[in-house]
Amino acid sequence: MFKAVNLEIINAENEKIKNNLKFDYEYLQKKLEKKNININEIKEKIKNFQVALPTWGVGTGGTRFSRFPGIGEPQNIYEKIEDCAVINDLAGITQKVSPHFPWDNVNDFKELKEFADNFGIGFDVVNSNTFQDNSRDNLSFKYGSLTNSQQSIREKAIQINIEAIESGKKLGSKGLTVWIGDGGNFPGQMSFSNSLDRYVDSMKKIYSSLPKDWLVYLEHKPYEPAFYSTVISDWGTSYICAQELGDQAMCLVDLGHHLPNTNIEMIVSRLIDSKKLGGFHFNDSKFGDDDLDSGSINPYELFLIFNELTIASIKGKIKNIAYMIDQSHNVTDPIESLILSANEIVSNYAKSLLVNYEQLESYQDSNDPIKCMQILKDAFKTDVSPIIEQARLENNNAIDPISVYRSLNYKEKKSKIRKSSQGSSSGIV
Ligand code: PSV
Ligand code: MN
Repeated sequence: MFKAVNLEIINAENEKIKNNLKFDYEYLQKKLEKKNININEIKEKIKNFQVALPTWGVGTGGTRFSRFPGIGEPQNIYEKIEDCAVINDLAGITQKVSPHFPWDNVNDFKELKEFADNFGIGFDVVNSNTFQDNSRDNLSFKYGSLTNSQQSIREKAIQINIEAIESGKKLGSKGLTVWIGDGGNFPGQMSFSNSLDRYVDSMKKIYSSLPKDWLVYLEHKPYEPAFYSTVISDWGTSYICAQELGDQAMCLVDLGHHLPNTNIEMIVSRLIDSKKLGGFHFNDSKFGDDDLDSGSINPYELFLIFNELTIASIKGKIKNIAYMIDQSHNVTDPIESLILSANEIVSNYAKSLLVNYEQLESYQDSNDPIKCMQILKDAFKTDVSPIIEQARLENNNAIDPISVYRSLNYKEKKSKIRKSSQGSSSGIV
């Protein structure tokens, strides 16, 4: 196995700041001890945390107006994996990638798997794409895919999903995420009822192709590309469909797929209690499905989501939730955005581990909203970076991944080898 980033470089940089970290870690250890919190136990959980990287996220994204590619961009799945390996070597906790078919065009799966294995990179949940078919065979997805009124088009969309499962099997994946853009732009354009029936019908066919140890994740979204009605628009619809399909069907929560001010953490709790929470697409947003970097706009919301997850896992209600990032990096180097996003996600997980849930519940039961809020705010305000950095140090990753990354001039070097791209379809949805 080889490293995308030379371990000696990481070690040399860590050496320079190791003592400062030791000081900060011991200081935090003492502070947490006063609250009966064992910092080392938290650190061990952080060392084992994982969030998958989206292959489409390492290319520069764009909007419907333009795309401004950066230098040295990855041009194919191999180069995308190389970039993901850089992130994983520096930041850790991102050992798997989530591919998107057919955006990720693969000729030889065996070769690809070996290539990824060599970098210590595995394959997480695979994603099917039935939202931008531009073929000229009269089977386009312009008016929908799995819910299209034409059976032949539905069959084509089903087949794409089955092929995604087959591809995932060759790569060692254990799940499929299905997001469809199907919906209508005008009142009356489609029957709400018939289109949902057709969705369930199509999904049943996909479901029957799932290996027994796989899960299918249904991803909802309120609007875009359809601007009047979307077939799988919310968690309720997603839940109904997952229920109808069976135990291997779960709901996936993409943080950007909710209308403004929606209480996402409460949706998370509801899905947990109905045993249908399967996974996440992490990102952040201000207005709509902005796909901004995780925790860049509303880190407290991210913390409150982990708060629900941590309490549910303490109570034994969940295990093996699939964590994935789904972002579009339009103005930053995607590698830097993904490093910081993974850091933000794991930090908010760490903060949720500081909450004393027994105390919180007793204040809830005695109707003391101020104390309840204080407990959560205290955890959220704690600077957990020494824990995250110490975990990285012990995992052979960089204490300060961004500064090591910048010292590598990675993209500049890659720009001499990789073909420059003017346009790419990835990352615009
Ligand atoms: C749709 O907006 C979505 O969130 C789905 O997960 C897609 O697979 C992804 O974005 C593509 O960028
Ligand atoms: Mn998503």
